[in-house]
Amino acid sequence: MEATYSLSPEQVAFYEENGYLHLPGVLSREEATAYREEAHALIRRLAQARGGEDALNAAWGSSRALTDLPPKLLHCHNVQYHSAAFTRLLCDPRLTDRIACLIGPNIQLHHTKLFIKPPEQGAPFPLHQDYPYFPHAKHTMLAAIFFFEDTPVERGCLCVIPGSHKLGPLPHIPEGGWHLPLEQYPLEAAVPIPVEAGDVVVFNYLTIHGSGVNRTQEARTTLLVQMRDPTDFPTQAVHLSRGQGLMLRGIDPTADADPDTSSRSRYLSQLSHANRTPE
Ligand SMILES: O=C(O)CCC(=O)C(=O)O
Repeated sequence: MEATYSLSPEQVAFYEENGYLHLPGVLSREEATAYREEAHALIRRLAQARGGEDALNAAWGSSRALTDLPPKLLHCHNVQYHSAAFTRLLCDPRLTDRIACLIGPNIQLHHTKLFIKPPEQGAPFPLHQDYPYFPHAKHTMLAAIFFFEDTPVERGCLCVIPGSHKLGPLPHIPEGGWHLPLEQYPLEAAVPIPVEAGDVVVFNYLTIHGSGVNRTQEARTTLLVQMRDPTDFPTQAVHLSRGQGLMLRGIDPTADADPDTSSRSRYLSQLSHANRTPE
């Protein structure tokens, strides 16, 4: 498959060594502003349909330990079912060609998450790996976060512990959102990644990450796209959601798309392969 965009060998080596990569200017500033408006309009529609913004608050219980104000995090899963603009963004080769340099030519969607951290009380994320939420066999799973505004430290930028993906899966505390022990893993231990509108930050699901409170007067608006190599199967039937298994680039060589590409069917299919006795 022809690629229009790519990563340099240095960028690929950086990702492999550090477990994350900052990609400046994937979208233009104008595009980022348009996606920001699309995101806020979606959240307004959802709030109206569900009786107010409180119904959309996805702040983790554990985030209360990191802020004095009641934490607020407006959220929508799988935005591609709400707006075609987001569907187009998921398959945009400016994203997918670059991700292909990290996990191979075939890229499959796991889920998407829109977050708005509102001004002043936008909730932090305590440090965690994403692995406990949706463990997979080959650890190709990675997230790409699109940032739709300039996001310096004080707007709650993403923070990571470089190289932590090499530690493998770590024990997490499930209560209040799966997170690492707060005393052992304070947010200050992580490196902040300040970004500009239109930038993307990519990180492996084993990379320890989190983010701070939005203390500014402007919202912080992001779209997180979680992706995997389609030959990387889930090891538990968890975090199932509509839309899982959609191909964003290339093909699914396992031809597992019928009748159901959800993680549950992929999990069951992996078990049946593992239990099959050799002929
Ligand atoms: O948006 C952020 O700051 C981090 C999101 C995150 O860590 C997550 O959804 O697992």
